[in-house]
Amino acid sequence: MNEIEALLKILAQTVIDGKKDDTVKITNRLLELNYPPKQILDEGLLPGMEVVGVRFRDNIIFVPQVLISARAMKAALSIVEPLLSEAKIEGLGTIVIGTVKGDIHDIGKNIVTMMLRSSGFKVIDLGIDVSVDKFLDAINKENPVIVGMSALLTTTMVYMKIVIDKIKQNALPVKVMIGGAPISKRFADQIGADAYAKNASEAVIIARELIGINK
Ligand code: B12
Repeated sequence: MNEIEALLKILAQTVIDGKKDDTVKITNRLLELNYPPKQILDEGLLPGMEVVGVRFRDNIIFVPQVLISARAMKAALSIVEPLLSEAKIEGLGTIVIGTVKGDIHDIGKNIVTMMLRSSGFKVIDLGIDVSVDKFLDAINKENPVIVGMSALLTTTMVYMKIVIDKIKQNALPVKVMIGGAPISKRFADQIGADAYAKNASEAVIIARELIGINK
């Protein structure tokens, strides 16, 4: 195993263990070695978070440990984000994004935001627990080409329909793209969303398609 591979493995482990300072240190070390930020994300940070997800699901770890891992992940994301977004013009249009009401999961949404920014979209991030009114206000104010909604809970994913219905009622000219672990293409079709993407890379491809590029 070469140095990079070893560091990526350790990086994933620091996320799993929630060792924020080490996560930051190793992320910086990989950057010093000129390892691309997108690959640090895909090959170190995300695999770590995936293990956290499985352990949480299987009741091996609980909310406090997940929070500590999430903190480590976020600290590394804040280093990687400016590098991914660097020197990009926001020429493709505006996207308004948020995690829907009742839901505070934002790691996935933040990664999607980062990737969309790095591919040339201007992204207005409304944060977490976003109500239908807040989405509507932002659409009216920012005039986005796409609205992105994230939900990680089966209890909050249904809220996406409330937002979509309101957008349709008001005949707002905006496409809706949704995502999050419990979301599927089938669910997106059921609630009348224009698109679903299963991860951040796909979100970029789909967003471009929605505005008529890549076809
Ligand atoms: C981290 C985490 C937390 C953290 C969140 C920290 C944070 N700041 O986000 C904390 C500890 C706070 C938390 C709390 C809770 N959680 Co939680 N959490 C997770 C966990 C382990 C990982 C989620 C994550 O960050 N994944 C990594 C990211 C990168 O992946 P992602 O979010 O799926 O995002 C990717 C794609 O989905 C997609 N995507 C995401 N958003 C969007 C948006 C758009 C527009 C597009 C196109 C794509 C897209 O692209 C992303 C990048 O590739 C999941 C397990 C899991 N398997 O998902 C449980 C999980 C989601 N949580 C769960 C639960 C139950 C809870 C709690 C209710 C626990 C409790 N008893 O309090 C609370 C709910 C709080 C609330 N009201 O929201 C359950 C949900 C079960 C269900 N079916 O509804 C899960 C599935 C765990 C489980 N039991 O298996 N959680």
